[in-house]
Amino acid sequence: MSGFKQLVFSGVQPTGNLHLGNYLGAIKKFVALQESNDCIYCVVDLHSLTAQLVHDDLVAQTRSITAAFLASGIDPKKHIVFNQSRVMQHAELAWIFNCVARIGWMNRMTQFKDKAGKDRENASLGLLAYPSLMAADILVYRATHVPVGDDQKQHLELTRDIAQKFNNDFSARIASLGVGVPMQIGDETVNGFFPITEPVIGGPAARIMSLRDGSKKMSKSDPSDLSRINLTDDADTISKKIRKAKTDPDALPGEVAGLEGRPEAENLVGIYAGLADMTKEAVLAEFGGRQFSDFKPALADLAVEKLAPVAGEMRRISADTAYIDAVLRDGGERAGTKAEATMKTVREIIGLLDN
Ligand code: AQP
Repeated sequence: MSGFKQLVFSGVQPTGNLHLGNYLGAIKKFVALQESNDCIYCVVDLHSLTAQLVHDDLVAQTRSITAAFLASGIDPKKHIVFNQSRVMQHAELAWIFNCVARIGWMNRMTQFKDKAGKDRENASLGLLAYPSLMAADILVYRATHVPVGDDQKQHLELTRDIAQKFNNDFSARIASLGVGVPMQIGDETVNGFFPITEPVIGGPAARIMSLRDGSKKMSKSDPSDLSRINLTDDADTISKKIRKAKTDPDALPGEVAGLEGRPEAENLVGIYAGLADMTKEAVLAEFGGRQFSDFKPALADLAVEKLAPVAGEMRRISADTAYIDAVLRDGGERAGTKAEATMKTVREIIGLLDN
């Protein structure tokens, strides 16, 4: 039971070309969820500074992610599409969450460990605090559901921990101001100001792996372009990348259990399932016993069929930067009004004078 109004929030960093992992793991879910929810989708430009402060093309990439949202079918009139830096309340709440969260929580984040590498002392403080800003992005709207890929699961758990600690630390103030909302925590019904957000993760494409190495996730920052399918790739490039994708010499198994220990095969089956809205079981029922020389062309045809319209629409929308900027401006204004309403109460709960 939760007294919070259902609201979906998610974000994508403008750190490079969007790939099939971003599309199947996140954006396709954004589109599906907008049918029956209020949704806020954000290009998280402040997050992109954590790994690289100076970007020559941050503006272009912010517009390009926005174009991908719109080309995929997100409706910016019914829902909200904007870039994070326009709504300064995200950064304000992130600061408060920096004081709620513990350094030990941040140090345990696997994405921080991966991205900081061996030279942790030299990573930006922003990279360490990244999950705190992500919690603020979500909770400044008191969003209840967050569609993401599997790699963001740990950050969402931290968002829940931050919300819970804030609700506990300020429980007396929340009660005396009468701003708590009832929600179920275990067997108890408690009043909290921030919801305990539900991740929306799952399906066959929650973690798409590199086409060159089935143990690494498909990523914008992989130096090999052959490792990923970009949303902007043309049909020939998509087919070539799938043809060259690493596989093993065996035929596809008839059942999912047979994919055990075959990460590259499992990945290609997952991609097919994600693109076709099928389960992996159904894909194997169709292709079990067939060689990759049969399966790869079928996968390439499907990928081209599904991605070409998005790429075409992205090109069309990208040419109209005035339209993209107007969408972001309008979305930023609407998001800002909602975020400020939350922050007014947060300041009151904490005791920050803003009259
Ligand atoms: N390989 C993936 N499979 C499924 N989902 C994925 N996502 C990312 N990679 C995969 C999901 O896409 C959304 C946007 O991700 P992001 O750009 O905000 O950050 P990221 O997770 O760090 O993505 P990348 O592509 O790997 O970027 P770089 O290389 O810059 O780190 C998120 O919901 C994410 O889960």
